[in-house]
Amino acid sequence: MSKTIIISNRLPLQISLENDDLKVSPSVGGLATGLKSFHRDGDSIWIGWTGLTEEEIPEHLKEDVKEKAKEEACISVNLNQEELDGFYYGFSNRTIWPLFHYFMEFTEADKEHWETYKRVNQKYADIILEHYEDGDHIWVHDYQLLLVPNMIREQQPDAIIGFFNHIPFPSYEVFRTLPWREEVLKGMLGADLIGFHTYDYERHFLSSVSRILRHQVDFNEVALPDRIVKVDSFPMGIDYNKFESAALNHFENTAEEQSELQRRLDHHLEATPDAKLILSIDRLDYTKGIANRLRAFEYFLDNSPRYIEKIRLVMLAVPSRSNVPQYQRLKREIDELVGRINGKFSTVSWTPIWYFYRSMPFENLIDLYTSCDIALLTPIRDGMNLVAKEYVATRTNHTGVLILSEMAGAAQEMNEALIINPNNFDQIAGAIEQAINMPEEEQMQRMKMLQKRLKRYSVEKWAQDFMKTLRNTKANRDSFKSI
Ligand code: GDG
Repeated sequence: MSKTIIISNRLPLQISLENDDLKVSPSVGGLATGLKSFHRDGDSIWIGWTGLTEEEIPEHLKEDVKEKAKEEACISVNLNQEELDGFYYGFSNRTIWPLFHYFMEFTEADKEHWETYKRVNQKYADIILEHYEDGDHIWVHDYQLLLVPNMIREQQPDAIIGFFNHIPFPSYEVFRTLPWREEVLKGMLGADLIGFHTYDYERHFLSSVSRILRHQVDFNEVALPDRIVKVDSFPMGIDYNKFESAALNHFENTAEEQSELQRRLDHHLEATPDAKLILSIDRLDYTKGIANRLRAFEYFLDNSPRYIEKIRLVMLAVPSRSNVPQYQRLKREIDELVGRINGKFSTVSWTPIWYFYRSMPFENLIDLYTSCDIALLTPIRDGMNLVAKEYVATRTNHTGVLILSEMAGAAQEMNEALIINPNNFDQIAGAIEQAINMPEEEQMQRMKMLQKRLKRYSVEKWAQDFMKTLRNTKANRDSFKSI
């Protein structure tokens, strides 16, 4: 029986070392949270890195790492520190990530990083090929593995290969600045089906293919000499039921079952019943617009001092890529901004920002989603933004307001949110004021529409749609050959 082989840089589980023992925890991040349920419910294996470098794993635990991964139908890819530095911290996160998010000033073009990126992509491809059997479906994920589809195609010309890009694809004018633009496009075109979150990313990709490689593009198909590659948009959903039922269970908790965080949130609500909580959750990343959000919040308080002691920003920033200099600088900037704003506006009984720099367990995430009246998500660029969708899914009483940047892919399907331009502080301040004062009836109307749509297009549906299109693409290829 054929299986699906999922490949991503990281596995959905993370293995760490604690007192000479291995600890397994779930990975944080959009791709892992999104695809986990598809992997759990289907006949698939998942290939990726565990989070521990070869140097970090003691010799006597090497086999155990493999075993731990295997228990979850995962196969671990071994990466050493040098590979990780060049491939992940280097080319992936200092070249592709900033370029694809339009941060050209952060984009490096380091030939050594590129060489390591190629080498590590080949390593992933080789492991896939080891586990590949005729009829399997291969689904490659994200910007760290752009070359893998063609590396597989070279060895297995008949393989059925899908590729999904979780981040934006930039416009041709930006993409063309990459020194290795041809190789990257050729790598991706090894797939039969290439998926993006939005139609815009799809168009940008096709325009780069036609202008850089001069391939013929008909609507959403690229004609290669020997096959057709289909390109389409599949806006990723969330595991809606999981978030909805977690929120419903959360409300059933007895006082003893509540978390310390929830007790603190409740205490805040009891002490100031007419005050509002505004939530922001992201990985600490310059694309997420966290510094801008803080400045816009300060601007709001400066211009609307009547809301002092009436609102609070609860901000969770999850540590991410802290080896990359831009992320270290951003961390300092955010620390300073939070300190400055809290110093400027705090009163004896109130601080405007509660700032958490850590990763929280899922239950605490639900505490935050269900307790906050407003979610303020202002990325400068974001492929999709699953946090926006998760917030909506947990609002089981249908209240709450989502303020969302138009630069997030999610904005294209979430019209009922208050959509803002993350660089326009007047607009953000206006949206905060509108959200604070929005009548409950209007909140519920908007929330119900959003929920209906998200429920219908869950992550399971998204994965099924992608796989179905991939199977059809393959069937078309076979009939194309037999003509
Ligand atoms: C990339 C793209 C695209 C966050 N903090 C904690 C935690 N999370 C979970 C959230 C959510 C996920 O991480 C974040 O997903 P996003 O989509 O918001 O962002 P990225 O990580 O940048 O994801 C993005 C996504 O891929 C999917 O294609 O939407 O545009 O950049 O699921 O719940 N989970 C836990 N603790 C935390 O502290 N447990």
